[in-house]
Amino acid sequence: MPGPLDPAQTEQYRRDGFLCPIDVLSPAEAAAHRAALEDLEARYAEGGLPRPINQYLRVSSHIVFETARNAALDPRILDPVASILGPDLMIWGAEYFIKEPHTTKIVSWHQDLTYWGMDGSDHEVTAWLALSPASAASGCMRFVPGSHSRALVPHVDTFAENNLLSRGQEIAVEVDEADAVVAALAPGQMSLHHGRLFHASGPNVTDERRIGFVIRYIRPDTPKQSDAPGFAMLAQGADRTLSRINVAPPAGSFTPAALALYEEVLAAQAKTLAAGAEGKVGFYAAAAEGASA
Ligand SMILES: O=C(O)CCC(=O)C(=O)O
Repeated sequence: MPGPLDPAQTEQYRRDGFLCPIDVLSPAEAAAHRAALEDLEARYAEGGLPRPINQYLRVSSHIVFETARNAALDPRILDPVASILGPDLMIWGAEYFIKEPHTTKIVSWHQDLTYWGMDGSDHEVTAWLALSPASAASGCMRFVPGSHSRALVPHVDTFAENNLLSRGQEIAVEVDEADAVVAALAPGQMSLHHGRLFHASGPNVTDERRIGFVIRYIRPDTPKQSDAPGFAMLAQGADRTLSRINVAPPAGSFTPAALALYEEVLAAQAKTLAAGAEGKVGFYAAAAEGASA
């Protein structure tokens, strides 16, 4: 099981902009996380929360769902991330990227940092933890090695129906598929990728769900470019800059306090992530419309 990355792995990440596979959870632990997620989906399938359950899973799940929060605070994930970002780590976001069996949903080529209001710095790492098999057939991520060494490139918002990204955003310059590598992961393994890395994923043509739990870690001193308040949860070390509102992990799942905090975080993130968009920006449009209860 992992601890910090060794120097060769750290160097590989710096060169390629990603690293995988990294063993994190045992298959049984991955299955237990998946079972907790699917229990939640079943429990709230018909409602019962102020917003649809999918909203809470796709944006800031660590604020409301204890299993997500515990996973985002797991030292087996934090140690490798700290090898890249240093000892002070904050969770900026945590979300489930789920592709149902035989879905045509895809993720277009993009760079994560384009709309996050953080500039294009090296202060962010995404950990993508597989809770089911992530293969080429089930639509795992593809990465273009070394593309993180470029600046942020222009993106266009397509708002395409079959795109899992909130704006259907895609890179407006040519990406050569021949340059891409397939980041296959077994349940319990993770990949790490840089926020400027070109990445995408295809449809799921298998009979099983493809489930990724995705955590966005930042350093506390990550620049903040938006005027909207920023929120982040300290995962380890110290937040000496206090450039964002440092939220404590609420105890329990979907408690009144967690649901109230969720609304605050969503409203603030929506201002940043929906900035400049001409259409409705997926899960962030919900913030403008308000909760139903
Ligand atoms: O889960 C996927 O297919 C894509 C996820 C992604 O783009 C990301 O984690 O940055």
